[in-house]
Amino acid sequence: MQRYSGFGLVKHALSHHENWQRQWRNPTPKKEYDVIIVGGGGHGLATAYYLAKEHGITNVAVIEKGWLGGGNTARNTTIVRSNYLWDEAAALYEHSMKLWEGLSQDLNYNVMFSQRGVLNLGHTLQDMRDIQRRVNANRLNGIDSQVLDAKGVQELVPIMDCSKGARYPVMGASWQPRAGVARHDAVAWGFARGADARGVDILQQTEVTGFKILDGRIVGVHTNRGDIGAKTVGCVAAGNSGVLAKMAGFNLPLESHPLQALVSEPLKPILDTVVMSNHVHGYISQSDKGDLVIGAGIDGYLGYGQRGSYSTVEHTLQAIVEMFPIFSRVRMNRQWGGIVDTCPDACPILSATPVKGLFFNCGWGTGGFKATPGSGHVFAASLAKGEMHPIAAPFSIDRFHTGALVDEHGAAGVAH
Ligand code: FAD
Ligand code: PYC
Repeated sequence: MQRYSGFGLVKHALSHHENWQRQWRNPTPKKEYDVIIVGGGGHGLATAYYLAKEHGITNVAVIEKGWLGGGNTARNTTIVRSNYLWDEAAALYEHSMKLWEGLSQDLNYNVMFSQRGVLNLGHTLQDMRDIQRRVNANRLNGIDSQVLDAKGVQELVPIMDCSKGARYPVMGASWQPRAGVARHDAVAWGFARGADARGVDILQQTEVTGFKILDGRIVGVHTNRGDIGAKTVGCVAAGNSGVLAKMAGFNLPLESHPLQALVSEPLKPILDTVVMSNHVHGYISQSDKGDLVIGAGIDGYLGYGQRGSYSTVEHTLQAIVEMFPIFSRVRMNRQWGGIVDTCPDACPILSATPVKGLFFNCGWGTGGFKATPGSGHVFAASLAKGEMHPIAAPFSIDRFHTGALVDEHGAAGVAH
């Protein structure tokens, strides 16, 4: 892998971006792989990276119908935190948080992980009771988490309206100092480059159109570039997971919804933490470029279009302006949507399936970016061993039969 010196960076900055090396190859698909990963988002690429790095399994292809990160990975608002209520979810997201903390070094690629802290606001007595309960649970699990009162919130974010006159006055918040943001496309590129360097084939513009199943066992996939054999297949296709499960002959309890985000014109640095409010339904941070990065809830209807409705944008911006009147005249630059795969208990599915050798990693809904390294890490271990890693095991599809749901609706940053 190439490392650039300071001189190298200056040279490339002045070179009109000519003669840059490719970060990964563009190989011709082999006839067969040991493992195929369907989906070249962050989770799929991380899975391939850890398969190669930690398990020495390098005869691997990542099959992506579009371009790397073109799904939810490079459409999300990059919030990373691990303050989930239940032990099972806390273990999964905190495992991820620990990997985030060393990720740029591990990948030798700057994913711009910035631990600027995340506030989850409370606006009612019940919000504050829920916050207290979740913070207690976090602390019992060794996760940094604090309850702040309104004064504490105002000290952290002086530009927010914390007055009693607000429609839903801020009563306090949970505060996770180690939480923050990361650069989403760099995460996809860093994992892709690391996987490719270890021999993984990354096949873009290649769509999986069906599965080859023999005597109840996976033996390969059909694609628009021909059939490819595989001993193990991991589907990591977010909003398209339900469609893939159907192709394999079973159903998953998922709904695919649009989720939107928008960014403003760039401003001078003014907001140095992440503020989320489920109650007034909006969240905001400021990117390193200066744009305000804003989002809210899912659009209520089901759909596979990577765009959302105007009414959701309007509602979101009302909430933001209510919390931050100072932003009322800021202009919005861009708006887009992704397709999020929501599960009934607001937790992911990391699971074997009725087809031997076929595994699914999906159902991350509105909150899977933060889990990217952790999800890839435990999913790779599960594919390598043929059985689910202990951190992944509680997220099996069996829970929808046994009733052992892990209800994280309260901790989901965005209601769904
Ligand atoms: P994706 O990145 O969607 O990758 C799946 C890939 O599979 C896609 O590239 C797709 O093209 C490919 N694929 C699908 N079908 C096929 C096929 N048949 N053949 C080949 N390839 C296929 N999470 C957070 O933690 N924090 C946030 O702040 C946050 N904000 C969000 C804001 C928005 C607007 C959105 C949309 C999501 C947000 N999320 C957030 C959720 C997060 O983005 C996702 O949970 C996460 O990125 C999922 O990653 P993934 O790799 O599983 O999926
Ligand atoms: O899960 O923290 C989250 C989140 C924030 C914005 C979208 N999801």
